[in-house]
Amino acid sequence: MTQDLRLTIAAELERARARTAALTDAVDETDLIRQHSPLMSPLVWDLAHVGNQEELWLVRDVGGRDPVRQDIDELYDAFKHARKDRPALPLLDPGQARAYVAQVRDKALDVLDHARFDPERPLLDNGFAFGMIVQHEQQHDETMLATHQLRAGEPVLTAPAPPPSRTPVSGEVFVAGGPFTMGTSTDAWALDNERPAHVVDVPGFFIDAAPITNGQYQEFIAAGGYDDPRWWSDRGWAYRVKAGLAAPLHWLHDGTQWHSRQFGRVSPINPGEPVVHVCYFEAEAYAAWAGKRLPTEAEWEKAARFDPATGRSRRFPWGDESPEPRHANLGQRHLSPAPVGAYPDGASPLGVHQMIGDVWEWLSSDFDPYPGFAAFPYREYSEVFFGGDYKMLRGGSFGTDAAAGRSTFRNWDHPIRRQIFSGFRLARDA
Ligand code: AVJ
Ligand code: FE
Repeated sequence: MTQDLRLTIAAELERARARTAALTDAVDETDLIRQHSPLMSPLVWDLAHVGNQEELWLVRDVGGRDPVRQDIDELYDAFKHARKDRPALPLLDPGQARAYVAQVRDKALDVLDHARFDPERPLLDNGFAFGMIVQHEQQHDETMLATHQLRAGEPVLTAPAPPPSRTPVSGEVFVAGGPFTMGTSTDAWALDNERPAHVVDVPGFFIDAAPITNGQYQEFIAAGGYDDPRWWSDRGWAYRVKAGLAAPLHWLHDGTQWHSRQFGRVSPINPGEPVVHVCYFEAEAYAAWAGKRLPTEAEWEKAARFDPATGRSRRFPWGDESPEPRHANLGQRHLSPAPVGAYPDGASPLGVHQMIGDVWEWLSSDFDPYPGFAAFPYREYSEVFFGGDYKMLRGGSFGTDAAAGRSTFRNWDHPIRRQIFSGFRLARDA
């Protein structure tokens, strides 16, 4: 068992690193150190930050080894420097950053070789700290993918188109009122904010069987949705005016039709794909225009994982087995969301489609702890964000790896953010 876990961890670390390498080897040195948007770090910062977190947790904490580069901890501490200020820091250059992460990885693998997954040590139980570091790197890989999407210039990333729609999916699903188990106490690599499992009684509601598509969103634009303050909250309207919002980020109108720019390629929008790159305020306005609302986080999770036949909450909509390509559009296998209906094998027991993968879904809930929450292993992962100006996002996107694509995984961001791979679906009271 221990040897299986060691092999699993080594493979997951390797998989994350191959993705990091692909994202950073795709561009030249100038592009690695450049700031592509004030919202994002230079790619070379993400690269060394991933190595620094691995050094802090695996080499120093778990392994009890001497520091590799204690002198750079401060540079790569996300709380010390805002993203917009990072290009001006005396960062490791691309060659130094690559050498640093490789040196840390050698040591981390040596720590792994000697690790005993002692259940008495929470950091080591089931290899938690290793799983946390895998997820950390994969989360930064998604962030780097968003940086690539903001980057100007010739396309450098390629991937096959997502699968076509295989089944018609439309309308709403009714979810009967009653209790379900939210969060988890048993998923070994679940992060602190997903814990503990607890029962939530959710009143009956309707939820869309699929995310809102580009075609549906285009109707909102055509109906003048961006120009009518009736549909917007006060804060949303103020932001809509200040930022001049008129369409999702990366959309362009050529005088005839809407196009979008995806990783440097411009093409007509696909009306069947979930809309992506909208902020919370846009999702909220669309919902008001459509006479509905965004789901709460509990509603979303119940629709994704509750099995009425057994009363259990599944790990994923399709069951407890890890995602396979037929279940969901995860892991940057494709560079866009897949059309609605592309993943019938990934539907939940209640018949809700594409909850996992494609686009992160904005929810009406704020980021708060579950009852019984305990910060682990550090307050800065979740706790310092509770009660802040954040809205929840669930389900992961085409750029989210399966390591962070489970139905208990919680993501959050400021309601104005839309450089992330964010979309939404709607709900209403029963
Ligand atoms: C959970 C995606 C909001 O990117 O800020 C990365 C993840 N935490 N390094 C983020 C994270 C520390 C986090 N999100
Ligand atoms: Fe980080």
